[in-house]
Amino acid sequence: MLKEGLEKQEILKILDEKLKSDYSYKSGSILGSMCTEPLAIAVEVYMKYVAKNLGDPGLFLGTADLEKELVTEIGELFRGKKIIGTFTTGGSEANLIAMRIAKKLRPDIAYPEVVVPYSAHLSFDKAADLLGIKLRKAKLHDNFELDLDHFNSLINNNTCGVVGIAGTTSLGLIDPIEDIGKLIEGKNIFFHVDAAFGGFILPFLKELNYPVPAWDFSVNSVDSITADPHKMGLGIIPSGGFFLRDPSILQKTGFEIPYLAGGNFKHFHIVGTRSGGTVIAFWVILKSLGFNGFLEIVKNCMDNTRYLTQRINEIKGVKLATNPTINIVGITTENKENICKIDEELRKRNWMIGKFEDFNLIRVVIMPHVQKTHLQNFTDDLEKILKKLKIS
Ligand code: 0PR
Repeated sequence: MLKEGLEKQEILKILDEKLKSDYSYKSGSILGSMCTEPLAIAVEVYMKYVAKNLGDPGLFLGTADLEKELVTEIGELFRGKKIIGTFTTGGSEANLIAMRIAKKLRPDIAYPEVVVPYSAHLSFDKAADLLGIKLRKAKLHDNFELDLDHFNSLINNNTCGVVGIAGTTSLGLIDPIEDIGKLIEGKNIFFHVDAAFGGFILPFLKELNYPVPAWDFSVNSVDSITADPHKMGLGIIPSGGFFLRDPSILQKTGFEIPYLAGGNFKHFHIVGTRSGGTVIAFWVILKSLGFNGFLEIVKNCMDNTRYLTQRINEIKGVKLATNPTINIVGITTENKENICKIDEELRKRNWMIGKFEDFNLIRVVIMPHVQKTHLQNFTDDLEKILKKLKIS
């Protein structure tokens, strides 16, 4: 540590130099991330309220009320009534909260199990590890859709929870949430939907007349939903969201902290101190964009998704892993050539995409920062690479 502090200008100069190797959303090279540049007004407001701590809501009563208001509003967007919930550090924490609830609600099960699709995000493996839950992974069909029969075969007397995904990490697919609901009817099994990515795109896609199967609280058996502001919500990193239908579950399973200013309140959080600024910023995003503002952003992402889809269909040597449902495009090789070589070459040219080796695909996420010109340059480079590797 320095003995004497430096001048601001000098610090900022050093910092600029040190952060030079970071990629930026604006450059277009970040094509595989589910995060994006937050809305400008959210950044401004976040900076103003950066010291708000919702870990001690008794000190920040206004912020705590605002969080409740926001949860109710999002609950309605997800077609629920009087939904409760809370904002988290991201989808991983929200999924961990859901898995913990599933286990807590079934103290009668000595060796609890949760059934998830094979395509479930790694956060479920982490949660299972931390909570001592056995994760049972249901197979996918060749077209990457969930094998519902296999899912059903994994449900047994030890099952305390099941998970469906609305917007899978690899391909953006929506699991058959209604069908999963039917499998657990009358069985006292907690049903969580991971819409970490899909949550802030699916309500708008539906309005734009894209085919969107029921995935939210309109499905009676859905107990909780993860949906993250820091993905398609254009929120500040880190901000995730956990939404829950039955408020009595908070009383039954919440943690208590008896010594804080706000008195004894129950909460689900794994963390203690947590940002109020990110929550305030998301409240501002909803007020600033409104439903129609989101519609416009989503429409633009989907137009660009269509453009990329068309280009991939034209390029020899690669093909779509599946027809995109949302703004995620999976690209695989036509003749089962290993995708890793292509990914490596793309990275050399500064295209930062996602790679899913088990599915032999690369993933492009068409976030709001991705522009058509980026996709033009990307596909031009992809064509050159395929020629060089003699794949086309
Ligand atoms: N559920 C789903 C369906 C997800 O896709 C993710 C994250 C999570 C939960 C966990 O969310 P947090 O990362 O907020 O805890 N999926 C992204 C992914 O694996 C995470 C990510 C985001 C990775 C931005 C890279 C990146 O640049 O792609």
